[in-house]
Amino acid sequence: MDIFLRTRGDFPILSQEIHGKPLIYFDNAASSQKPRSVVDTLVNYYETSHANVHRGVHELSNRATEAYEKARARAALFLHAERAEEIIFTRGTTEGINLVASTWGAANLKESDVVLLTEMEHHSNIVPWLMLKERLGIQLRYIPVDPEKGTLDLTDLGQLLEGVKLLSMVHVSNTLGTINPVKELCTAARERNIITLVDAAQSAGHMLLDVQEIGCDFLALSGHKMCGPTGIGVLYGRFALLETMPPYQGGGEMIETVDFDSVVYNVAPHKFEAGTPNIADAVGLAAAMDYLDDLGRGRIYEHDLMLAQYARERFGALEGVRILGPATERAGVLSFLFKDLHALDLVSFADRKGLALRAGHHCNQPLMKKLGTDATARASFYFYNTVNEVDQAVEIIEGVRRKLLG
Ligand code: 7TS
Repeated sequence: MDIFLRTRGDFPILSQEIHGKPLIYFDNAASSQKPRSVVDTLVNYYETSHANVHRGVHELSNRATEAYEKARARAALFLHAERAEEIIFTRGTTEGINLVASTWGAANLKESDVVLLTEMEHHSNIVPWLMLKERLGIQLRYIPVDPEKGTLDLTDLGQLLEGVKLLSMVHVSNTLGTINPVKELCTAARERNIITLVDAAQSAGHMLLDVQEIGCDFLALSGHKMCGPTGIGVLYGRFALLETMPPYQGGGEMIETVDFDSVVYNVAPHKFEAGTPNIADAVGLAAAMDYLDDLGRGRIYEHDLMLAQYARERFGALEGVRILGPATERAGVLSFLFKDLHALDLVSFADRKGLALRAGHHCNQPLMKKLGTDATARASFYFYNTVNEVDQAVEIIEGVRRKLLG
């Protein structure tokens, strides 16, 4: 039996019926499901080891601190960071990017400085920079997307990089499934002393990531998209850079000493983690990383790719369909559209048949404009999805199309 089919037993949520039909869960780009080992880890943590971290001198506090700091070391290993101190726990990718904007950005950017993004960014990698634009008068520049190919147009990269202070870019597009050449882009940026941030929300749980090989200064990910709990994520930051940055929020944990009119901040990463952290979910995220590495991230990627290519072929054969994104070198995210059939209608009717797709702008409104639409239907796969599910999804989609368009 296919190893990935075997993993289904680890996800009880997948074996239920929705509206009386077997669930086909193709909404993994929004959030993945959680294996039992992650849920068990959370329960076990709360039942045996919970107390507040650091400062404690009693046994439970020591256990919680050890589990939390072990999770940090696990995340460093997962990303091949040089040291655990380069790992900051956040709420997710959104908070990671906001942290960089409001600490590094606010300290290092001034009026007219240029931040370079791409046209395929999620809103979470546009809005924090627009907010800095409002506050500081910085300029935003975008690497264009070729709307036909669904890839970045790098023809004028040299010119685009001119005078740029920060390049912040998505690794895998959550609408197009495009895998961007982040290593090459970071190399080009580094040659010009440009700081780099990689949004790894869609790649972290789906392929091997090595921050040292990519050569980025920052990388942000969300636990809930990679089998981990909601409300936890990681911001990787190169340690030398973290040391130079002002803190994020003020409060407990992030200080060394406080007086009535002065404060000495803690060292990184603690200076970026004010208040009681999300201990349990950090521990749960470490369990998710173990689970993914037991499966093998290289194999997960191969499986995603196989399903995406198969789905691209099968969906592509349907009448009046437009498939977005590249044909090859892609991830397991597939956006599609039908002439005269709105994505929201298609996805609502598909839901009645147990098929969970997503419809909308996927927090990519500027990209949608570029693609000439306001919404797409999107299927996004993970290792527990099967070819058989893709076949069933094609039947469901074709049924809805016939019903609504005749
Ligand atoms: N960046 C990318 C590329 C994303 O796909 C998402 C979430 C985020 C950032 C934000 O992640 P968060 O965990 O902080 O919310 N993407 C989606 C999606 O495609 N559908 O729902 C959420």
